[in-house]
Amino acid sequence: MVLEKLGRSLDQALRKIRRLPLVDKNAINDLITDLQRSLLSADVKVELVFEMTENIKKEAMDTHLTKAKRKEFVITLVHNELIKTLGGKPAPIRIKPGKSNVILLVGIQGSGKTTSVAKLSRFYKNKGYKVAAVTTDTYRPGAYEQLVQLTDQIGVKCYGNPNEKNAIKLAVRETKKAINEGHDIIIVDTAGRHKEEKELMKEMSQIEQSLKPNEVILVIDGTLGQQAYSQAEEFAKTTKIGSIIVTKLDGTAKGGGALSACSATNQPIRFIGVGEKIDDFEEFDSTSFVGTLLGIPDLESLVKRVQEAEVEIDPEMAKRMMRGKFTLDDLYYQLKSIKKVGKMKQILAMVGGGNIPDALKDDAERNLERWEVLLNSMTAEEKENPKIIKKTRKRRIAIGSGTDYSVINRMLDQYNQMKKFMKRFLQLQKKGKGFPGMGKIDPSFFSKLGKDFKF
Ligand SMILES: Nc1nc2c(ncn2[C@@H]2O[C@H](COP(=O)(O)OP(=O)(O)OP(=O)(O)O)[C@@H](O)[C@H]2O)c(=O)[nH]1
Ligand SMILES: [Mg+2]
Repeated sequence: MVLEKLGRSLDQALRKIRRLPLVDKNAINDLITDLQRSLLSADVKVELVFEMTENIKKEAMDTHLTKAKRKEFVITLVHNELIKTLGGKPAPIRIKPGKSNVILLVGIQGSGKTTSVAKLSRFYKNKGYKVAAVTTDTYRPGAYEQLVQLTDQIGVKCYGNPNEKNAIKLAVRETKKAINEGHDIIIVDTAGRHKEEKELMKEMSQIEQSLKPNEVILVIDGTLGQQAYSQAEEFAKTTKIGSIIVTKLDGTAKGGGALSACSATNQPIRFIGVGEKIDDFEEFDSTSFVGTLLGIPDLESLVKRVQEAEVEIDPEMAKRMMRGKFTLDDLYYQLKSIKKVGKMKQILAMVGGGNIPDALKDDAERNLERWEVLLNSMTAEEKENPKIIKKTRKRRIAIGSGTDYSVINRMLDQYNQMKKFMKRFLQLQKKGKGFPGMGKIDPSFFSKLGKDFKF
């Protein structure tokens, strides 16, 4: 397994949590320490480690869930935080069938470009494309022979000319030849360069401009750890980097640093190199990668279980609400369920700063108790149509419930705010905006609302 050491220590930390009868404050603190130790020893940047673990800790401490769910919830938090750090799955490179598609590999000396050209050729060949490799490396002695020898093993034709010294001419001529001979995908190798070598960086940029590739992939050596960040940044200044291949993740303890650093540049990691052999190559998918790291084979169902426990909105209630028939009872039950979820901060972040209904702020729990008493003193008509609650009714309710007018006014006020807020919340959910740990409302919820239901 890639990042074996990190995987082992993360797995151990989670095992500890799983074995406990209940997850309390101490258990969470212990987990945080374990996580920090594991991530730091995988060379993940200190600041990032603290940010990640602080997020996990806060969520874990602030969220009210049953003890049974808490354990799964904490594991899901760790999982989601790691995925967030490694970035999402990139969209595949757009290959246009029947056209010439060019992929250009660039990177520092010895990062693994030539090996990756062969690996990538095999990857696309196995998908049924007619693939060719082109070498434009006029610097490294034996560069042409190296690629020929690699591509021979997989039955891919290699184009190049060891006698041509102009890399740009070479790139254009050989790529053209490969296209004319009917190849769908041409994968172009370049000479290794140092980020300070201005001439070579310029040459790389000229090759890019002449070939107009579908994508430029930066090849980065995983043993660099967090230094990968500045390298990726430097290359991005000269060339439009579309994605990254992180190599040599086998047998380096620093892979966590390299992967998180690359992801921090906002260039997606597309593949990882996990050995010297041509088939030691994997498409990078942060979700399954993290699943393997944490030793949880069926992460998806775990995540789903926790998410299902979180947001419970009764479709009938939502329907009434959206038709302006949101009742005070609805408000009460909705607040109760949201409070149970304990995800207020994320919901608030989603609807964005300013107009947060008071009902959702910290005194919500106490409010709910008071409101329960109030609701018991109201008629069904009043709960369904709070507008009719004027002076006389207020007086009756106040006396009946033994509460102050101001509490009634406050509840009505918050009812109006919540009506607007819930509408916005559902609209966002409809657009599929969920968050890690909280998840989205199950899409089937919206289909239950029926066709006439408009957002
Ligand atoms: N263990 C391991 N070794 C790798 C991996 N990828 C490449 N290598 C090795 O790294 C060394 C350099 O690889 P190359 O593909 O020649 O690197 P390059 O970027 O083309 O090098 P230059 O052309 O000199 O800039 C070789 O010994 C490869 O076998 C990998 O994923 N894992
Ligand atoms: Mg090379």
